[in-house]
Amino acid sequence: MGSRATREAESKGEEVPEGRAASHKVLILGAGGVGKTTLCRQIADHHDELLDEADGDGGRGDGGSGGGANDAMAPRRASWFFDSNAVAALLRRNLVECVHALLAGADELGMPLSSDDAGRARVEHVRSLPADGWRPGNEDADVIAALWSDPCVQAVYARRGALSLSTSCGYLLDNAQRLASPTFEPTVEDAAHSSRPSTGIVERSFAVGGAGGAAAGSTIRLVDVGGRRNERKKWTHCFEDVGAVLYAASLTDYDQALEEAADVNRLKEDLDLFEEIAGSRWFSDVPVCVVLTKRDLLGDRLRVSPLSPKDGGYKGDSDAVGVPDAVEHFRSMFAERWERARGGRTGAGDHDFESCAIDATRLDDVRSVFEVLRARLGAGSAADGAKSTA
Ligand SMILES: Nc1nc2c(ncn2[C@@H]2O[C@H](COP(=O)(O)OP(=O)(O)O)[C@@H](O)[C@H]2O)c(=O)[nH]1
Ligand SMILES: [Mg+2]
Repeated sequence: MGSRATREAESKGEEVPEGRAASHKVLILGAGGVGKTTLCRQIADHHDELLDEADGDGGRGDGGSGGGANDAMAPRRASWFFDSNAVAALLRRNLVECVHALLAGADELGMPLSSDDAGRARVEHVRSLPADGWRPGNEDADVIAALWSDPCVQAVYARRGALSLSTSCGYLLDNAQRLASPTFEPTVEDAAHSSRPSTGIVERSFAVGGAGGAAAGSTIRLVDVGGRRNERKKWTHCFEDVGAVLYAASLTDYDQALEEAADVNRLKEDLDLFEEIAGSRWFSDVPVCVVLTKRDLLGDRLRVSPLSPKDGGYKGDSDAVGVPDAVEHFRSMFAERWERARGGRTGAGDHDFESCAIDATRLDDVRSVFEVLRARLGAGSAADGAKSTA
């Protein structure tokens, strides 16, 4: 991968001093389950592709996720990027966990899961499947698929707004037969739908050559943290020398309760935490970009749980809130908090409010975040280089 910045500098007859190579630390912060690890994995595992495409098309620079022919993401084997067997095992575990969560959800809502003996037998069958170390046989896959298409189960799933089901529940169940096949090879998209609650701090480093003007040899160190309340105590350990913060929040959080505190609304938690981060002295001179995730699920969620004036002062026509209006509504809520935390300040350290709404499971959408990152890190590359190589 060539360094565009190096080539540009060389073509202008400039020398590229070795000392300018910078290590940019990027923190991905946000509450639990919003998509931080997914975003981190997507950027770190695919930075070569993201970089090549950004450089290859003359630098799109529009930050948009686009919709052109190049954006279509064909299913690809994930085995080039990580251990396929481990991802397959994790996805199967997630699948069984989702099925069990659906059964528990039906109990919680007092809804039936079957209307006949065959249905009852299916429920008993899946109840006995172990999440840990499940080795699916063909029968298991057929039973899960039949259970999933049962109208009783679909009725429970339709009430998912009232349950805490995994975000990827629908995807995993739609793909149950493929996941359970003995020859299953996870695709990149599959891998993005796997999940494991994060604990501790995980750092991934990769070279970004000519990131928006930074010198060759620059690296990005992506730092992913656990987002649950008890995990946040560890966050301050990684607050030093930060080049940029990506703050992730989910567009589907508005009607959900926090897992660790059932009386707290997730969106409120996302907003309060964001205001805290935006106003923190650690980040007073650091660009912060809000990444609104799960855009792909928002339309479906709005049908299940329409946005109403009670949702944080929504003032639009509550009968007809589409995805773009809803995204704009949530975006403005974060912008308001940004203003509250940073408003009124002037000086070189100030940054405008910046946000993007994405489906973090799709590389095409992740590209827009990557480009914002490159632009932001590149904007102060000379100074950053001097600072972070010290
Ligand atoms: N459909 C969809 N699922 C997502 C998106 N972002 C994350 N997820 C899923 O949400 C779940 C939690 O994501 P994860 O990255 O583990 O959240 P974290 O706790 O913030 O690290 C996983 O099942 C992901 O596959 C998204 O933009 N769209
Ligand atoms: Mg995580």
